[in-house]
Amino acid sequence: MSVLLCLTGCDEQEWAQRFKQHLPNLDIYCWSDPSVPNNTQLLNSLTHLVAWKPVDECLQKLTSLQAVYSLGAGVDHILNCKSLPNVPVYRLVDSDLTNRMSEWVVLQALFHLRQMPAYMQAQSQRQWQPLLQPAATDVTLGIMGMGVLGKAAAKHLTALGFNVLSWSRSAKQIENVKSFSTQQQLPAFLKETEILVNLLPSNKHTHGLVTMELLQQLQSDGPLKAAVYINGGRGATQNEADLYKALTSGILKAASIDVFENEPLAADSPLWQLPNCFIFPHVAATSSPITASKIIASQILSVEAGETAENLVDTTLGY
Ligand code: NDP
Ligand code: OXD
Repeated sequence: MSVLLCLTGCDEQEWAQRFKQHLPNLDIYCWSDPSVPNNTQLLNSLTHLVAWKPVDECLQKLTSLQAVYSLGAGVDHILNCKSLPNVPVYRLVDSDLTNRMSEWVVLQALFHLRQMPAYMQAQSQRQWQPLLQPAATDVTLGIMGMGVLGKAAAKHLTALGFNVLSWSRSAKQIENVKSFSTQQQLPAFLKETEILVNLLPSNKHTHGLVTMELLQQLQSDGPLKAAVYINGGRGATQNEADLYKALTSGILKAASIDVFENEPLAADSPLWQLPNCFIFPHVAATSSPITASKIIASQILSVEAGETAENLVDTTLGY
């Protein structure tokens, strides 16, 4: 019984050290170790794969795989792999990651509420220009995706006074949060929302959901004078060309975007040069090797014990 790490863009050696601490009785291998990809005998014996954007060749070669564990909360990077075998996929739920996402969402919500783009612009022109300041209690913020991350962010945002709405597949009962669900209730959710926070996973139902048609339905005459869009979920859920049109036509006052359909965002993307578009390189909530390795190791031990580990993904729903 042994574990392979295939973690594109991550320091596999650092993660391997962490996993060795929590799984002293299992052998840990790294796909980036040059002796691994061509060692057919070894690859045929590996049973657990910890993955971040795994390379297809790796999935093709693992003939005895029992389960795949995502290094992150999202699993689109695994489910979209052409050679993924029919084995259970587990995702990461980690309070450290959840807190980081709440920090990022609150930071962006306050950045736009407190009109930071306008003050940055004023400072660049040496202008002393006080603006009328709406209170958080006057502003309605709608969160799309009310899972682990959406719920945690909602708690912080309601504590700050925002009126918080949520939209998800199933209806929710959360204190101080008005819940909307299903496609039928999406227009009513959008109509009340002035700051839209996207924390949706990427799946076949959410792909390309955020279009011009959707953004046009947001509240346009609220205290902020035009809608704001914040995306910390997945880039594939938004149409980037429509986002550009919305940001240049006044449909959106501003946006903060951490995720893009193709990452890194191409150097020639027109979004880079928009003064009202604040771009982050997929850093809203990075998994910590310290906390995440412990959680994933315990998932692996559950599977080793013949049990179903926590946070099994529903591969038909795609999250
Ligand atoms: P969860 O699985 O806990 O929550 C997903 C939410 O999305 C649920 O509320 C679910 O509805 C809703 N949802 C899924 N499909 C649909 C749909 N078709 N229509 C409406 N609602 C839908 O995920 P997390 O909260 O843990 O994470 C959310 C996403 O955030 C991840 O999948 C990942 O892509 C992204 N992420 C981004 C990070 C970053 O650094 N930018 C870091 C970590 C995660 P229901 O409640 O009814 O099931
Ligand atoms: C995740 C991410 O899914 O970092 O955890 O995007």
